[in-house]
Amino acid sequence: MSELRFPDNFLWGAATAAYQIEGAAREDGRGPSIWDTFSRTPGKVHQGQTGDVACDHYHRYAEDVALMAELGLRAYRFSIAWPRVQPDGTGPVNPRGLDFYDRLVDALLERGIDPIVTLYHWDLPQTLGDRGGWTNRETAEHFATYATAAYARLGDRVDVWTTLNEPWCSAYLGYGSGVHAPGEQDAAAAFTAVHHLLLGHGLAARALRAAGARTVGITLNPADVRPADESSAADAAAVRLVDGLHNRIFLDPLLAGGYPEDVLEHLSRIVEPTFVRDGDEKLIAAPIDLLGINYYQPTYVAGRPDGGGGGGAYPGTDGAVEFLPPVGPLTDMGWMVEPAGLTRLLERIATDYPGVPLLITENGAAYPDKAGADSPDGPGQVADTDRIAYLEGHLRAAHEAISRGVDLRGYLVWSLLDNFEWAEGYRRRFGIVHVNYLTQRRTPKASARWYQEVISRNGL
Ligand code: IFM
Repeated sequence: MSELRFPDNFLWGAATAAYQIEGAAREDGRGPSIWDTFSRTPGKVHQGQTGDVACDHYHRYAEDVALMAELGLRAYRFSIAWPRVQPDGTGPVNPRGLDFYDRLVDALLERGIDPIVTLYHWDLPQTLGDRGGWTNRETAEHFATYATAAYARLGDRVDVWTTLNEPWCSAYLGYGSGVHAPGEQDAAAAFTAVHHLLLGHGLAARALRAAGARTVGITLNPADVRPADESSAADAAAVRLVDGLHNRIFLDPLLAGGYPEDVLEHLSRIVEPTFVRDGDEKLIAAPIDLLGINYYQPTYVAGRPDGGGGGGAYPGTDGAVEFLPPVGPLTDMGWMVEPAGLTRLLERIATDYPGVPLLITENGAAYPDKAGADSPDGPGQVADTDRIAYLEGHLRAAHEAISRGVDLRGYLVWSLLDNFEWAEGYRRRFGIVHVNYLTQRRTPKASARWYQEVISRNGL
């Protein structure tokens, strides 16, 4: 295949999230989060695993930053645990919690790695969860207060601030299907949470700007929704419905001034949207500087009156939509591999919502890698050629989008380390660096060395 070069200053990096890697769940004043509670609830997470220790990154961050530097990363996206900063979600700031991020940011800057902060990657303080979590409007207000506290401590050294990671998951998986914390199964609650998450983004973005933040954004996991049959009108209608519930319900208020009429009409059949108050949409639509895109696989749908729909994750699609099973070869998550979906998605967003620079804030794949003595590739070796193929395909797809005019600023691989994959626990390995959870030994996989080479050549 031909050689591809990325634009100068293309930001190469990796991403993680607090609950998935930090561990130290009870240290230095951290309060409990809804994921501590959820992971302790029998049957919710594979083998009852929790983030109590995870990758012990809280204590091993210096080693991890050294590894990032060795790989040549220019940027590192991490999330701040709200329960470390405000153990109860409101009230006094816990300086010891912020001390950790202070040390992490300094270590990154010393190595010339740009920190990219995510303020919320799903670990809501339990106290706020007890008061209704994201179904309670007050949570959005508290989120802005927490964002202000984090910025006050780190804003002198962190340029890029993103508010939420994948509010689709927080709302629909947390309150609709219940496979994520807090584990509710209530369509009305899911739609209410969508709005309060967006409101939280708007309030936090406004607060960050007022405090002087230069680059403010949000990360979504928009879906590349495709029809089973390109020529079917029923399938096109199914695409429109699913696209509305997954994509436009977030993208339109953020980037086009307000909720789409068809989506409001759909959700009104489930809940009266009285939670949308005067002024909310204007606040949510305030300009952002960056839109983070997380992409893993496309979504294929067909319009069918007997379709089972997407369950709680797509409220109101039963009896209208069939979600097609993914076509192999699949990753260890059971996800399909279709890099062209990334090109389509980036182009679509750039066309429909022009003017916002895009950053791939997550892309990667889980495969059942083994390291150490039981490695089939030899002691200490992880020859993850399937992951390299996945990453290479998606980088080519990202490059294609750039060549078609998309303003794509960078690529952050998910993930730096194997980590706690939410309801799947530790059995799904997304890292380019293998983690032995017994010894906490880190072993760069072949994909890490391959990525190092890509970064040094600024291409492939
Ligand atoms: O691990 C998650 C991450 O927390 C959010 N985006 C998708 C990843 C893989 O499932």
